[in-house]
Amino acid sequence: MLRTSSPILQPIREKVEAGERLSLDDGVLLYRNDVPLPELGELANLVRERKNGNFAYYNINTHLNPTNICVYRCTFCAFRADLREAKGYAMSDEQILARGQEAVAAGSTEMHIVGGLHHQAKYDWYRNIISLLHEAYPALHLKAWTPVEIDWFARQTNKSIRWVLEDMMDAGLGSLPGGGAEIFHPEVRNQICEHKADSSRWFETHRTAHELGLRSNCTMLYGHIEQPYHRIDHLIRLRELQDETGGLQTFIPLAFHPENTGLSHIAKPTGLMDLRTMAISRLMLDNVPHIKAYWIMLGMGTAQIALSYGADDIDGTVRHELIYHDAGAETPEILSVDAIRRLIEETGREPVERDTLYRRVERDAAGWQTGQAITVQA
Ligand code: V47
Repeated sequence: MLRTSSPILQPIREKVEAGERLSLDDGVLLYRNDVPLPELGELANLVRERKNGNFAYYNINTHLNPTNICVYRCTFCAFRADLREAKGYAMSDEQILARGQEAVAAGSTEMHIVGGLHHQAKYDWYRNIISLLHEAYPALHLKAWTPVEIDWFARQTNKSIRWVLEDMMDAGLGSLPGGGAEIFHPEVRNQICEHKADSSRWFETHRTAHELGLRSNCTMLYGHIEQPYHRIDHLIRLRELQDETGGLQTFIPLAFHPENTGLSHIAKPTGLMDLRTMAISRLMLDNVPHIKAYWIMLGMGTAQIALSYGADDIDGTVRHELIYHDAGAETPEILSVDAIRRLIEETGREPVERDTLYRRVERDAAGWQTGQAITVQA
């Protein structure tokens, strides 16, 4: 039982305490400014601790964005480049292998791979990135490609999403990251990324991945032109997929960074909006085990507070992040393991190093091994 009580929250508090599911109307109400944020946080924290106790997870990971050249022009993206633009790049095999070597030397268990849809690169160029890295560094988990890329590969090869996923799994794909989700509702999606894979392709990709035994993450890009209704609709669509497949591991709310984008006139969401969205996500997504406070995007202070507003994961040490830094993120480009553990310990939580699939990572002088799955409530 919680100590505080505000009349506007009372019916929702009763549902959360009884473990009942929140409705679309409940979710929209939680975005009202007169719903006190500390109380909302307290409710989200109740669910967070039911599911994950006092643990706060992190991993040691490295990013690889093989190219920023992209056929699409999403209005929120500062990372993309045109084919002949000076800032455009596409990495060579040697550069990709060097990134793998750097990742392994730094103790990374995961490489997060996403990038642009290069006008001239064929499907085999993308497949080769996975097979090169997997053959050279088989212990490195390759979390790669959003449904936007998978959809592009399917169209390039004239094959199905299932075929592309199976072929990528043969090459060494380990799981799917959560990107490309933005806002599913067409009223918003058609304005910010009209041409790329729509919500039905996004869901078909994740559903098929789960059927094939892959796990995946999911995200929501908030703080641009969308309204609370669109956010809650987005969360409910994800919750319905999870009811069907159970394959989603982590939800990551992504705060819009406007600098150098086509929406640069929009102000970045405030810290209070970040915390409210974190808490509401935890409450609406009652069937997703983890909520991630991506420190690169939130800043370290907000990420720390978010660990008491529903989040149980802080992402990783992260090397070579470009998407947020191109859009004005002022966070460092990397955190040491000591720094990330300190950030967590300061909040009173227990830091747990996990691999991509939420198994404990055990380290000794010889290297690292995957330990037991971390038990969480379903
Ligand atoms: O899909 C792009 C977003 C996503 C901007 O799976 C922007 O563990 C804010 O999905 N401002 C890619 N957001 C990042 C992503 C992610 C990040 C961390 C962990 C995981 C995971 C996945 O970044 C894109 C888009 O929604 N994005 N530009 C911007 N200017």
